[in-house]
Amino acid sequence: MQHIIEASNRDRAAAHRSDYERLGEQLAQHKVDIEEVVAQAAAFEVAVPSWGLGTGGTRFGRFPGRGEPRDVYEKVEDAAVVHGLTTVTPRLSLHVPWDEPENAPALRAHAAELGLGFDAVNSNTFQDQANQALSYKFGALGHVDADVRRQAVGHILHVMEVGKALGSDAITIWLVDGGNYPGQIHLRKSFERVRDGLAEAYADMPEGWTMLIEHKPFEPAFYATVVADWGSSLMLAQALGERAACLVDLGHHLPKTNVEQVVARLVAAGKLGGLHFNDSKYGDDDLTAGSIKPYQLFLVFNELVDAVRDGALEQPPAYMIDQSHNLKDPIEALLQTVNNLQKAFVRAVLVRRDALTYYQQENDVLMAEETLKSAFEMDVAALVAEVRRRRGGAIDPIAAFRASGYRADKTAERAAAEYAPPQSL
Ligand code: RM4
Ligand code: MN
Ligand code: MN
Repeated sequence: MQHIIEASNRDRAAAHRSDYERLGEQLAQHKVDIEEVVAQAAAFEVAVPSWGLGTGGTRFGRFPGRGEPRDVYEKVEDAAVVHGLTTVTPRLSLHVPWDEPENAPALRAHAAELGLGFDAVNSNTFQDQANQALSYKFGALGHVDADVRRQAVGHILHVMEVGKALGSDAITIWLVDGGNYPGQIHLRKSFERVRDGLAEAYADMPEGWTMLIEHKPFEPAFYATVVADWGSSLMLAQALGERAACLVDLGHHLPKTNVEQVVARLVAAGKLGGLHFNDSKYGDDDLTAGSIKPYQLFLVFNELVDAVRDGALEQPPAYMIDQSHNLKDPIEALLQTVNNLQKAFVRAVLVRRDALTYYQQENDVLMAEETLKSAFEMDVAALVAEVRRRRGGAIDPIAAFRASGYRADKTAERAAAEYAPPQSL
């Protein structure tokens, strides 16, 4: 891939340089040094989800793409391509058991060879797995039966073991416990059971790890989800202790929710641990981040950049992509996503915070809004491309990926009948 990137960058070098210089001049007029922004932008990294590398689907069907990865080893290979082109996705977030490796140390070594590590691991108590003794049909950690609850805690502990062997240092827990009809679950007691189950898992969490609790208002529970909102998530994180925090998935909010304000509240509570990036029009649509509501994405980053700058956040939360690529080539979708995320982040860095504070103090509503809007409307594509170029990535990752013929090569290779997964390493 490296020589393709170099060739692709050579073709674009002149046009890119003039775009970058023009942007530099524009920023200089506002007394902003483009080099400083490049340095800040280079700090942005985001994890890729193992499930985002294959073609996703809906409950009505799935239309597999060509040359999809057949197992987690091939997912790692594809993730390395995304990282090679973008230079800012050095970690993979693994779903267990969807992508559970038979031999975690071998997978870790395989990933390390390709320059990748592992981000938060994700547990799954929302499906019954083959050979599972008890069913999660009526819940897992919140189930009325203590044996089911014990099995669910056992699964979470197992996922942590896998993560430990992979070198992860966090677990993301999304629970589907809930009910479809009034009366089905005891609203208060089901929450207490979930809290107690999480506390058991938390007590055995490896040293230095963080437990990220992800809320979602509905689906698959259609009447009452136990961890439905950021309030429930915060109560859990506070009950568990210092190493538990909330994870905000941008798709897990009721329509019209002010998501950036949710982010601000969790920062204020000292409990914002992570973000799942995606975009949506109606529900948990898992579309490309920035494709539907780019202004919201920018406003979320605005809160995060602001919180890091004034010390409300000691460090940025864990950034992860959580998308389902049903129609786009998953690698291309990820390249597009990362670029959208970086642009939103850089625009947030460009917000003139002193001016914003001044206009807020003066109750100058219009100018305060304009201060945000003008940063949002900046064309920062060349800056983000320059970050990539300097780190050895592609000025135009999608063009370089298409020029590489990677998908066509993999389509041939992965269609081969005889396949020995490298698990036996
Ligand atoms: C859920 C949630 C989780 C993700 C699964 C696949 O809606 O967003 O984070 O792991 O989907
Ligand atoms: Mn999520
Ligand atoms: Mn989701």
